[in-house]
Parts: sequence; structure tokens; C-alpha cells
Amino acid sequence: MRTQIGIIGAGPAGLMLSHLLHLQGIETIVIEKRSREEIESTIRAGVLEQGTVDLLNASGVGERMMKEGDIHQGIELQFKGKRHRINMQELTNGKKVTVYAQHEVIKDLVGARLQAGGKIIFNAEHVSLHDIDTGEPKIRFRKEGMNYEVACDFIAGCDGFHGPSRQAIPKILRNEKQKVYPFGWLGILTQTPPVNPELIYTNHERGFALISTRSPEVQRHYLQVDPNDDLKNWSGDRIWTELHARVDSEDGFKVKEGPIIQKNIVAMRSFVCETMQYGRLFIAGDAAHIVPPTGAKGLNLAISDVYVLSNGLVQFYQSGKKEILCRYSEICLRRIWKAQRFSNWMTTILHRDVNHSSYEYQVQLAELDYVTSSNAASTSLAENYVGLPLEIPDNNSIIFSESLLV
Ligand code: RFL
Ligand code: PHB
Repeated sequence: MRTQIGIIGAGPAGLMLSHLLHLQGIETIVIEKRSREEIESTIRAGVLEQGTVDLLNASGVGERMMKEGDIHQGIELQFKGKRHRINMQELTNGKKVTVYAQHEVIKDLVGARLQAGGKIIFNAEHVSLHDIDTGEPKIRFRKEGMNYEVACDFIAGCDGFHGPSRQAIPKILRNEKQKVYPFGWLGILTQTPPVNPELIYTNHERGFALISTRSPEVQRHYLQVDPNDDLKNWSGDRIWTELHARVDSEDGFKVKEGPIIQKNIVAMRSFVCETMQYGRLFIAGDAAHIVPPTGAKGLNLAISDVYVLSNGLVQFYQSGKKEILCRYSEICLRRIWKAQRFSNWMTTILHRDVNHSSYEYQVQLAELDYVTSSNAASTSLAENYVGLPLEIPDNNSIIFSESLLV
């Protein structure tokens, strides 16, 4: 098989890249290790930045998101039992976020690619990268007992944190930086009506909690737990008792209980690989960086990386110029480090660290007090939460999206 761009991974990064390139007449093959059913049902992110929403709309895959997604103009921060609203829309000249589940974005993108005749190979095994430092890199894999090879002009490694793409870059060039947090998130999906019109991020002595949503019938909530804790220790009763203890507030506000239809525990880390390109391999999304979910940035960064990459590839095929491709890492990393800063900060001010002294806990509360009472500090939170703009050093970007470009 031969294609222009071989894409490893059908997550938000890989599928969006394939879609954006298709719109510019560039051919791709997406190679994914899981089944279509699995990728379309894995519960992950929920919050889409304004720029992500604009790009999904501008590229023609936003219709269902606009119907079923929930637009949020603000968030609430709760500490010492009281809620404080950050009016993001007012503080950012009208920007908002949209709550729309990641697996729904995946369904929309898979649907659009398949309808346009795009090639996605599901259930690929033993995916490996070859000759990435030559003019014709290759991807090999097995499927249903047969071996395959895809020769291409470039490879996009969009295979998440544990995929093989990043590992294909020589270790000495990777320059990896990471921080592991002593926190985990226990996430649940519950069948109840919405608890609150906006997300509530809670700092409580017993630990962080987050009230989020998915639809009028299903809600998504999270509790800070030990990252090594076992789900078996968390019965429905214990989860509700803990959510009530952390979130119910003095003004009579109470979390609504309902059947729990899904639960999982995820550990939290920050990670950046400080080259995102080697030879003809470009890595994007979680393959190159990870943020703790507190800032809701991971999926959004995956989309902004492939926005830059698609611009670079279009520039290359249309004019033979490699300016954007050569600066791919540099352009992406500027924005990635700011999202890293924000996610680390949100995580630090909201989680209870058992190693902290009472002095450090009071400083944390003072930080929350400052953020919710100073216009300058809440503006900073708001503009990062709705998403920072993306710089592309070329005015002829393929899909002009004002909120993405400065
Ligand atoms: P993905 O989504 O991990 O997709 C990678 C794909 O590659 C496939 N793959 C392989 N394919 C072929 N061969 C191999 N050897 C392969 N190995 C892996 C995988 O099967 C998969 O299909 O990476 P991508 O595209 O970079 O997207 C990143 C996002 O998924 C991630 O950053 C977000 O989910 C993070 N995140 C959030 N991000 C937000 O922007 N807003 C949020 O509200 C938000 N909330 C969250 C989150 C992540 C969470 N968890 C589960 C860590 C909430 C949580 C709880
Ligand atoms: C979610 O709804 O899954 C969600 C919301 C906000 C976050 C992280 C996850 O910061």
C-alpha cells in the first residue's frame, strides 16, 4: 500500500488530521489498533475550547456538536463550602467552552472520513515504524494473520502516550520532561438530570471533586483518590457519600444521586517530549505530551497540534516549502508549555496534597480567594480555560479560524 501521509492512531489527533488533509486533497491512511466500537465508546474528555469548536465547525464536522453539545459561559470554583462563579464569556470578549464528549467527536470524525471514502484500518496489530529518517518512511502491521506495509511521504504519530511513534525517535533526541502527581481521579457516569448548569471544581479538605455533565440524562463526576486505589474499594454508596461530603454546600445545594453506569480511575501526570519531529515522523497529541485533566486541555492540544501539522503539510504539497514543517515542534511547544503551566496550576490549587502542611493549605485557599476576587486573576484563568490562540507563521492557513489565529 502507498499513501501520502500514514497516520498511526484514530484518536482525536489522528482522525482530525486525516479529515483536515482530505479537505485539501491530501491522501491518508489511518492505522488503529482498537476496533471502531471501542474507540467510539471509550469515555474520556468533555470540554472543548472555543478554537476546537470553531475548527470542527469550519471543517464541516460540527453539526451534531452544535445540536447536542452544551455551551458553558462560565465555571464555578468552590472552596470553604462556598461557590464562586468565573464568568468566562464576560472576561474573554465572548468566548465559551462546549461540553461534548470525546467519543462523540470520534464518532463524528469516523463518520465523516468513511463517508468521504477515507481509509481507516481498525484492529491493526504489531504496528511499527521504519525508515523514518529516509525519504520513504513505512508503517508495518499485522491484521487477521497477514502482514502489511504502508509506504508514505510522512508519518504522523497520533497513537497516544503508550503508542510506538514517540519511541521511534532516538532516545537521545527526545528530551522528555515529566511530573507525576500523587493524585488520581475516580470518574463516574451517572443517570441523573444535571446537578448544576455549569461545572463545579471543588477544593475540599477531603480532596478535590468535579461536577461535570454529558447530557440532560447523564452526568459525569470525578473524585480525587489515591492513584493506586482499586475500583473495588469504591461502592456506589461510598462514591455518593464522598461526593456529598465534598460538594454539598452551605446554601442547601446537593449532588443528585442516580445509578452509576460507568466508573474508572486514572493517574495524573504532566509530560512533554521536546522534539515532536524526527526525519519524516511528526508526533501529535498525547503521543507528545500529557496534561492532568484538571485544566481540560488534552484533547484541545491534540487538535491544535494537528492544525499546525496540516498547515505544514498543505504548504509543503502546494508550494514545496518546508517552513512550517521545519518549525512544527517550536510552534506547537510554545502553546503546549502554556497549557502545561495552566493544567499544573489548576491541579495544584484544587487538589489536597497529604504531604502539605497547614501553612501550604492556607496558601492554596488564599490563591483561590485571589483568583475569584481579582478581575486580573479571574481573567487569566478564563482566557486559559477557553483556550489560548494559536500562532501559525503563515497568513495563508488552510482553514481560517479567527479564534485559533492571532
Ligand atoms: P488518544 O485519544 O489516546 O488516541 C490515540 C489512539 O492511538 C491508538 N493507538 C494505536 N494505534 C495503532 N497502533 C498502536 N500501537 C497504538 N497505540 C495506541 C489508540 O487506540 C487510540 O485510539 O490520543 P490523542 O488523539 O492524542 O487525543 C488525546 C486525548 O484523548 C486526551 O488528551 C484527552 O482525553 C484528555 N482529557 C481531556 N482533554 C480535554 O481537552 N478536555 C477534557 O475535558 C479532558 N478530560 C481527559 C479528560 C482525559 C482523561 N483521562 C481518561 C486521562 C478526562 C479524563 C478522565
Ligand atoms: C469531563 O467532563 O470529563 C471533564 C470536565 C472538566 C475537566 C476534565 C474532564 O477539567
